[in-house]
Amino acid sequence: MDKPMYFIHYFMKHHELITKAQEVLNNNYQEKGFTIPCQGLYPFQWNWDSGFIAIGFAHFDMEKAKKEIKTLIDSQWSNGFIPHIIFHNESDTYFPGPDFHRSDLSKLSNTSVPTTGMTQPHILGFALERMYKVAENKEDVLQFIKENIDAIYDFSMYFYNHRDPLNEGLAYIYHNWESGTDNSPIWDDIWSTMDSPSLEFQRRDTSHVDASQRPSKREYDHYLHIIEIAKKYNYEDAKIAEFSPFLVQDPLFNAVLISSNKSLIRLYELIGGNEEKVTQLKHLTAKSIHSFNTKLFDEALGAYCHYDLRTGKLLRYVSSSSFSPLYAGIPSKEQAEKLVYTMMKKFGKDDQYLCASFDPTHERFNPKQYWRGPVWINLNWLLYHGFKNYGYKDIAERIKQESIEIIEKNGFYEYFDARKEAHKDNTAGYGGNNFSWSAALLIDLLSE
Ligand code: 2M8
Repeated sequence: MDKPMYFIHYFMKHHELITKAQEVLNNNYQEKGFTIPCQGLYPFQWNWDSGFIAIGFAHFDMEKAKKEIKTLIDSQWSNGFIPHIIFHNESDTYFPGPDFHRSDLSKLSNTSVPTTGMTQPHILGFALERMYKVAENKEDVLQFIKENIDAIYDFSMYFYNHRDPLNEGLAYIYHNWESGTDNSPIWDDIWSTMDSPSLEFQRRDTSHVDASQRPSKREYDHYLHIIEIAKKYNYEDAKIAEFSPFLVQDPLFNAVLISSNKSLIRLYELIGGNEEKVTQLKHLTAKSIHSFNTKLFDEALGAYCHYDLRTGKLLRYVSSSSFSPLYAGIPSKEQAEKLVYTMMKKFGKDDQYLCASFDPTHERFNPKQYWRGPVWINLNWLLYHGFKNYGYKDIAERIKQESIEIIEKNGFYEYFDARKEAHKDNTAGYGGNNFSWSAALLIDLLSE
């Protein structure tokens, strides 16, 4: 094909893909002004999904993008906490639902809508900034930002005030569902220290997707047991920090918090005023970055790791989360070089798509099972920007092109096999189909 023909073909192909992605988002959008991650499997509003979804909508329907953010922050608790799932509606296709989570046990919870008592990675700061960046009507979005930025600032402050017992500028998570990387092999070490009771419950996820790709019954025992402990203390942070068997400083979770803080600083500076908040954000962000680099970087592995506050040790595994600090501008140049080396050596072979969610050279890697190996588009999006911002243009471009390719081949799945050979028949997309953040972030990637 000659060059002009090639570009026309490329444009047409992507035009179709964008139209399909928009359809996915519109079909998952709900009357109450939020978007479900996908039909059946995830019938409510999820915290970090909403941030990514708003970025996608911002390209073609800013009103929906704004509503997405607004319905999420309207669920905020009185201490600034924004929960992980917002149960705007009833549904019997998901377990555990509002009756299990019982947010009403906390005196700080939002009385207008039931939620969970845990949170998820704080991506709202940079989602808001991205919305502004892609907006055609900047004034309109700036007005929205002015009205809502303080709620997002309070969410950042929640972590420093209530999730940082050692006063290091690093927030802990008390549940694997807070990490977003639910059944990562990293947590296996923690499960082996726990003696959770074997509970009786009716899972719903395994009736929507292949059970072998989802967490096991034993893993769910642990997940539910930690929630029971938190409920026993009415979701009081100080008690959770004392008694939860799961207490981890997660590099992805802290990287996006730092990145959201940086976005808030830039947005406040754009709005003007708010000097105290800007000073506070700058101070805390600098402190976070310092602790992050001294505590979470493992020189021998050449990667950032999770820190287990219960044992006082690093959980020495490499996952896609290990590279996410690039997105937040955390690593020094030397650390970034080491990350590139580790990533290309373990994750970047020619027969693999970037970026597997867990170390493909490790015995715990599983290419089909949820967060134990498959490629996820939201992590790829963070890594694409991270590598690009550090000047690693080729790696960034590879991540972007491979993200587009696996969606083109398989559809808008929740996660994808990292092994290229598994994509021969275009059946290497797993989990939920017509998955919102895969669609939303594809739209954003193609706009670059
Ligand atoms: C997955 O997590 C939920 C629990 O939060 C589940 O498996 O039931 C994760 O991939 C999480 O990161 C994501 O936000 C959620 C909805 O897409 O699904």
